[in-house]
Amino acid sequence: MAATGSPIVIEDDGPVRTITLNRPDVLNALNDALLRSLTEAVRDAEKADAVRCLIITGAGRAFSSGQDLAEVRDRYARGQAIDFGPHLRNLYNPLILGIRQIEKPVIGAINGVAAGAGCSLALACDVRVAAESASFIEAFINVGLVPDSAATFMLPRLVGISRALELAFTGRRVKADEALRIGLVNEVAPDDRLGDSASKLARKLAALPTRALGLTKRAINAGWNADLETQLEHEATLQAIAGKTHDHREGVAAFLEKRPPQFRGE
Ligand code: LHQ
Repeated sequence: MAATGSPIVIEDDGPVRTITLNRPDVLNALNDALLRSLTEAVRDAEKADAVRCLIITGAGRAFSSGQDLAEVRDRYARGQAIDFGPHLRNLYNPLILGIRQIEKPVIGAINGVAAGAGCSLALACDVRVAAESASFIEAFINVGLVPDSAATFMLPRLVGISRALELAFTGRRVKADEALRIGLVNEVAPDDRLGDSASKLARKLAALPTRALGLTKRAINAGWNADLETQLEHEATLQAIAGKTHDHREGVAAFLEKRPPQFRGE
């Protein structure tokens, strides 16, 4: 456990690392310190061979309420208007890219409301398990802003362009049952079972061939914007890498020997 007051808490349970956003008094609003710590934590998880799956969740009753608006107001009061261009480029974009590019599965355990850039953070995760009381708000419009932190990239890909526009235009709250129905989340769990559900999925993913999972993520990310020929070639390149791993050999041997495989993530 990190010290009290730390903007994030990092805990390892075997190969599963959980990062908890830890500003519950402000619904885990994203200030500079939290964003920097979280980006660094994702980078550290990438480097740590022992970590084979990541969970991102929030402390208290929210996942994240998005950009810390009090920080924005305080800077305005000091006459230091934030230029959101560099703010996004320096603090948010590296975080979102880090999550999309880390070659390990990232599960968002969405424990409560995810609003604005907090919603974008949830959408950047590979898989989302939501508590029954969780909700999603494209809150940007409510403060006169444009969806950012990859919301305009992830949201239409998850729910389709028309629904994405409706959610971004209205800034209305999408509750967990609707989120499941429209493909915004993969699973909904009772509030008191969210941690268990996310951990169960994480343990399952952490026991799989990590290298192949990572390459699968790379391939599917690339496939969104590729033409068929390019993607086929990319698959061949990645399969050549996967084919040289221990876990591939182990999977084949285990199948033929009719025994469970012992994947090492190598
Ligand atoms: C907060 C916040 C918050 C500070 C609740 N900040 N304190 C923008 C700029 C630049 C670059 C990056 O990207 C962005 C994108 C964005 O993220 S813009 C969107 C920012 N987020 C929002 O507009 C959401 C603001 N929050 C809300 O609408 C509500 O708090 C929600 C719907 C999330 C939850 O409502 P309630 O359950 O009724 O909670 P609450 O409003 O009473 O909040 C609890 C406390 O948390 C409260 O403080 P207090 O001292 O009164 O207990 C809020 O002031 C504080 N809080 N969100 N983003």
